[in-house]
Amino acid sequence: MHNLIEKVKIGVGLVTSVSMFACCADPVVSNYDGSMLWFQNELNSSKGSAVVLLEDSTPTLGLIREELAYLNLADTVEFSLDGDSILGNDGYELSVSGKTVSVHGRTDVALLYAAFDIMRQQNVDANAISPSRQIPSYDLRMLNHWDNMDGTVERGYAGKSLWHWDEITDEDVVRYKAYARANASVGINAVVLNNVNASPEILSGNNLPKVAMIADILRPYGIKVFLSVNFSSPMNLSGLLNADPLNPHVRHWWQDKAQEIYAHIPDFGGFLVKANSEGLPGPLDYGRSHSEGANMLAEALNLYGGVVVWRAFVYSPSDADRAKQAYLEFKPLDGEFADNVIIQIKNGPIDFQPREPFSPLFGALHNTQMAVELQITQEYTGASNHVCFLPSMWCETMNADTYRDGAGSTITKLTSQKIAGAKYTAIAGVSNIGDEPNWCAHPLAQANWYAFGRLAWNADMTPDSLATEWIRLTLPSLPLHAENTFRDMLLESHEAVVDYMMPLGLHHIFAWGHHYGPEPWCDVPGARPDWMPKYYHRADEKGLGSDRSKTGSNATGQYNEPLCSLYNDINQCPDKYLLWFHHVDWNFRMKNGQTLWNELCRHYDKGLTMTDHFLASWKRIEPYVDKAMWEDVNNRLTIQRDDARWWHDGCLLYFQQYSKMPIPQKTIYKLDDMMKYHINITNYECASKGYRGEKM
Ligand code: GCV
Repeated sequence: MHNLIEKVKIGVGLVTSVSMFACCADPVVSNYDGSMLWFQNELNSSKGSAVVLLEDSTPTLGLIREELAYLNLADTVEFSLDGDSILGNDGYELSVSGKTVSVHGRTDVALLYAAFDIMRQQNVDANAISPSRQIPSYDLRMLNHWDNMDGTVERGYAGKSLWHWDEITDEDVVRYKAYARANASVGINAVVLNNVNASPEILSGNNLPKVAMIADILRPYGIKVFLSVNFSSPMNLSGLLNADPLNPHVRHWWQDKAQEIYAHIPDFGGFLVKANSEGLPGPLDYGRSHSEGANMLAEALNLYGGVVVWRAFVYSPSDADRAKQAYLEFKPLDGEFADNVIIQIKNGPIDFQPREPFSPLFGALHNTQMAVELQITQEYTGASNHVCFLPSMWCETMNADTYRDGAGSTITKLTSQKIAGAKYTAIAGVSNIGDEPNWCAHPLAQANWYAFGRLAWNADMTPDSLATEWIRLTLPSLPLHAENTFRDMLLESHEAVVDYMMPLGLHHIFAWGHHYGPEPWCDVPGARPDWMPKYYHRADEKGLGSDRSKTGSNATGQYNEPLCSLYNDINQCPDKYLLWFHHVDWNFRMKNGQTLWNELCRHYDKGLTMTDHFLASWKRIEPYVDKAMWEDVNNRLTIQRDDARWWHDGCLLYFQQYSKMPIPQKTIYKLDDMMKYHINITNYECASKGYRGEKM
């Protein structure tokens, strides 16, 4: 990074700089194909005339000129590589005086973030550029790709992987730059290229030069590359007899591998590790702990400034309630991890369900650097067929109070503060990006990618402000009333999904394998009980829900007071978590006076009704939206409505066998028929194209 504070006038009007998206688009034709993401303005804008003053000596600074090519609201933008130390590497300060905007930041990447901010402000709030001082909430704002080396994407619904390990073509390079630019524009600065179910092959001598090529492309955009690693790599790649973290040969192997990686990629970010989870190898295979495993890798990377992001997504097949297991394994290790280890914890204790209470592990670790892992890809929220604006769910988690250090110990606060000695704070999102032209398949799923980055930059943003920004950037010509309709639809979408899939704390009643449709009846002989819906819903003649109170698994005991008592008391427990924590009598009186059964029916009905409402809202904004986009979304909303009906009827008819009470509203399917079908959705052919697949 540069220390220059000299300012050099480099050009007027910037007419020679053309953004990578704009160069391919005819500025007069709308031509929507979704590939422009939230840079839609550039299709129809002419170049601005701002004078940009900056030191043009790094590739990153060169990008700033391209970004500001369309700026109309300032006569002069003056960039200086300076600023106070509190700004850190990525923070910046914008001030406005008359028609001059001054930008201060200590690195070229910080100035690039400022340039994106200026462009965003111009397009979101067409009237002015406001002064601001921005310091990101997290140091590492990470995308986790679950991309396999054969080009498939685990839980990916937007085509195949962006990364081509056989050969990286010129076309790929253009795409990777566009990807990097999109990430940088929302502040994402770290990407894990491959699946946490990692192939050891990623670390082979053949692949590292390709990783380095990708890192070279992403670097000017301020993005560091990380890799997911398989704990048994020393055995698979070099024939070592074991991968025991206390074996000196194993330790040397990782140290040599680190040296090799950094020879290719001097700013390599580090490793992401899924160990002893879902059949993957790990230190527990050798009687060692997670901390012994993580610290061995941390030692190998430390010399080069790399970090180990170690996942807490573990649930060994034991008698303990699955919801308790991450806490049981990791709490005893608090304080034992090296300074360059971050423990990455999924937002909820089970697995990215449409709604979960937060993972109690956040409130239990005091001396361990924690990161929250969110899922952007819609594994459990309708794949690429359902609109589900996820910030509503993410903010619920981030704002949740763990009471770890008394009231106000929100997850945002605990994860965005550095514990003593720690190198970085971090937040991660599992990517929803694939090789579909529009990146995310569902045009509205782009909003989740956008919002993840913005939230990682500023954890105080709200779903409302995130939605507003994204809409204005993506559909710049919407009149205010249409914008309001659209924003309402996004903001209501997550609750609707919860209502028609799993209201009142129900969870994991998905079909086996693909996690798309409902199968509360699913029973696969020989499968792990905790992969079966019945393990979670526990429907019987008496009632519904998992007893995790003191009389059951006592998962409530993992929460700090007052939450422990609140969740434990069936009469106090918030409705949205009731069936998560309690097995509830069908006739139990809910807080609104309804019986559980009637309230359950009401929620399913409400969710289903909302999907009709979304179709009506989308119809209202048809005149203002590009035809191709409108039709694509309309098609997917129609599938969503039909799926919501499938969820509504399947779940209520199934539970009715136990409640033996009437369903107040109409159902159209018959349970016996539904139980004969298994919705056949495959990641690539169906979900990407907005197709639900055949019922078999
Ligand atoms: C990458 C869930 C998903 C798996 C995923 C796993 C994880 O179990 O269904 O596909 O594997 O979470 O987060 O590791």
